[in-house]
Amino acid sequence: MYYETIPSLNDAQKRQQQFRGWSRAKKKAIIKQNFHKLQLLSQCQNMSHSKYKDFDSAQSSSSPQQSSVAKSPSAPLRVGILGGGQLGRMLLQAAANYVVETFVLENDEHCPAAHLCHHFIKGDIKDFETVYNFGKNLDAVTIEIEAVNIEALEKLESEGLKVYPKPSAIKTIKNKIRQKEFYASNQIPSPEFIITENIEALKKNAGFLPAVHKIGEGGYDGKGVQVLRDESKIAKAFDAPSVLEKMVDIQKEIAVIVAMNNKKETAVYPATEMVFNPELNLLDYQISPAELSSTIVEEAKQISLQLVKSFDSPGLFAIEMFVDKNNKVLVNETAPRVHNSGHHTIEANYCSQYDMLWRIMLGYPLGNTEAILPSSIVNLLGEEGYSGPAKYNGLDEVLSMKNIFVHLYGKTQTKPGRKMGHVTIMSADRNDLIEKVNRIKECLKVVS
Ligand code: AIR
Repeated sequence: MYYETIPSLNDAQKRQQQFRGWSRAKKKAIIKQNFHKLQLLSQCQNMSHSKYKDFDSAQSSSSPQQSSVAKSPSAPLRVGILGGGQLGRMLLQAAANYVVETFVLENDEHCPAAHLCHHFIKGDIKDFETVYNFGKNLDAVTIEIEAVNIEALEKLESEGLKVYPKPSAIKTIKNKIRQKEFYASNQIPSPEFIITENIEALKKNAGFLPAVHKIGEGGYDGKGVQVLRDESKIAKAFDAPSVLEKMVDIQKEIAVIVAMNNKKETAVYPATEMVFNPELNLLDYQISPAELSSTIVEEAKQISLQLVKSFDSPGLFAIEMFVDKNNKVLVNETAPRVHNSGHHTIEANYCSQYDMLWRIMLGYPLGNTEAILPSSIVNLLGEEGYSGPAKYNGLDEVLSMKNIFVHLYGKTQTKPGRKMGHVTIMSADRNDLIEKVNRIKECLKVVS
């Protein structure tokens, strides 16, 4: 890393001669005698002075072009990510192994991904103009959350931008009603459902309970899902277009990640088994590979492949499924992006889900999805009763355990149930995995 301190304006002017070709942000810092900023820009070297420049100009425009020189034929691909949360952060960690120029669009400049990209652009991923301007000078774009402006992505795609996955797939998945209808029309087994436009419609269908009410648009991480065991719970339901899905007699919940490249070649990760926290309706921990009969594993794999082929889109998809008490496999929902159910692949599989998405976007061969060792993930959720600047209790104890990998997402603020990090545990022994899961859950707490 390069550090420098420039004590006076004279020296700085001499430096200006020496550093012809510097970014505008760096020159501006000299002229304004903003030595602190100059030093910061110098410390960050080439990677981040463009980032600071973007950040400066972000108030007026969200277009990467304004802040970057024209791309030469041999320049790295410019790839944008819509959203800057933990999934974007881990995607960027994998990007560091490739030659690629990365851009993040996100409203919160302190988000987990902000300091890991080459260019951070502050803006609303739901706004048409912002997304369109962000994408129009890039080579490819992907998402790390579904709540993005689809119309802008459709326009960008029609103008030749590569969007992973295709906007048509994101559009279908983003809306739970469309998603369920897609399953039905593509013969993908999924729990029985009806659509409810509002609470009144739901009341009229009370005979369908027990069921799960899922809001059409905007839900994630357990938000937008209500379990309605009987009529007394109807008050918790959504007064908006939603899916009412028949309760399944669940034996296990599993997830399969499928990657498809531009040549329509596919790679499938081993199924993971998920254990949910019923109160928060969030993943509690998971074990991979799932302990299932080879018949069920094969069925889950075939359903997942059929689904991704129906989307007919390159990209990475996570398919969450139920195995019911009769061993029937049913698709619960799909995510058109890297996913919580694949965090363990960073350490526990030869090619992580994040690496895989870069291979797809950069046109490299698909990677090996096999597990190196069985693994578990504990999600670190903000502790009940604490909201504010995050503190991590028990970190020393967890870090002194063998074969564990701690990931803290760098979210400054915690709140109950918020995903603040995760811990991956690797072990050939399943009992050892479960024992460590329980120890970690007992001692590691995110409070404020
Ligand atoms: N995310 C997206 N869909 C589901 C999940 N969990 C991730 C993305 C997103 C982040 O959660 O990485 O940016 C938002 O987390 P939070 O805690 O800020 O709401």
